[in-house]
Amino acid sequence: KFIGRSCKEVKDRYGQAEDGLYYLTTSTGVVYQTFCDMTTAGGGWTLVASVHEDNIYAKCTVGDRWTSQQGNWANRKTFGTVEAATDDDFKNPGYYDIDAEDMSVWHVPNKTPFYHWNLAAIMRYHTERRFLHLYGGNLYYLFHRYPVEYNVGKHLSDNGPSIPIVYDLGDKESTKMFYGPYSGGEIEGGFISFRAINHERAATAICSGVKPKGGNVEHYCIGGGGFFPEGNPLQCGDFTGFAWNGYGTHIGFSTSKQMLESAVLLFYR
Ligand code: KO2
Ligand code: CA
Ligand code: CA
Repeated sequence: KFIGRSCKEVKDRYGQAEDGLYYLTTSTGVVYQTFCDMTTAGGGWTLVASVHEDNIYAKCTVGDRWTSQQGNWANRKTFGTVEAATDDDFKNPGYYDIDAEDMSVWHVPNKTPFYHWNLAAIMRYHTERRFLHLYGGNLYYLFHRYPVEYNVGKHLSDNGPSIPIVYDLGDKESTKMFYGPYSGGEIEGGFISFRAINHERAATAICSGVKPKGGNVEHYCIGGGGFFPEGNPLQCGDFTGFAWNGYGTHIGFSTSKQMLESAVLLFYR
């Protein structure tokens, strides 16, 4: 009925102002259903992916779709469904098809139904600098320029971009509190960062809410290249080394339980 190439197009063309599920189509006519955030900061945000940790103790197993040597960050493989985006990983054709400018990210507790995502979220933010233009218009192209693979460079000097964010829920300080106290010593809140490399030359995909200032990025960045030399395979998984010092303990490099048990929802506009 209100079909478009992105939630922004559906909003602009049909004046749809309600958050919820919509049908979208790609340039080649593939139709899919996803969630549109039509309200945050002007609305028109398309959910294109979710990164979900099904079991932090299972290291680079089938549930770790965002951490593999095949590199799902830079291909057109899709998986999951919008209704299960907080139950398992999700990636739809919008991820590679939409020509976007900005990103929005929601951390939503696992198993939350989509109609409660907004209210249940523990952190929400978006970019406003139209940075995706500089990297090809979406993450598919960005990660072609910055491959998420082992041994592509050195920590800090070969990381991808860090983009300033505007918070819709939370702030720089609350962001740091979700990550472990040791991580706090090497991150700055208020950014989203891409392709961060660790001390052992392993690559992670996204550091949500932060900019790395050190090389233990496996404790605050998600997704990866499928090979993490330190303690192999202990850091290999969608939420990498988030439970390095225990499950949700918020001790050492361990994140809070809230962070560990929330899916990371990625939107474009
Ligand atoms: C630790 O005790 C340890 O972890 C370090 C990791 C963290 O990513 O690189 C080193 O392996 C270190 O040798 C030691 O095992 O240090 C701030 C200290 C944490 O977990
Ligand atoms: Ca997963
Ligand atoms: Ca380390």
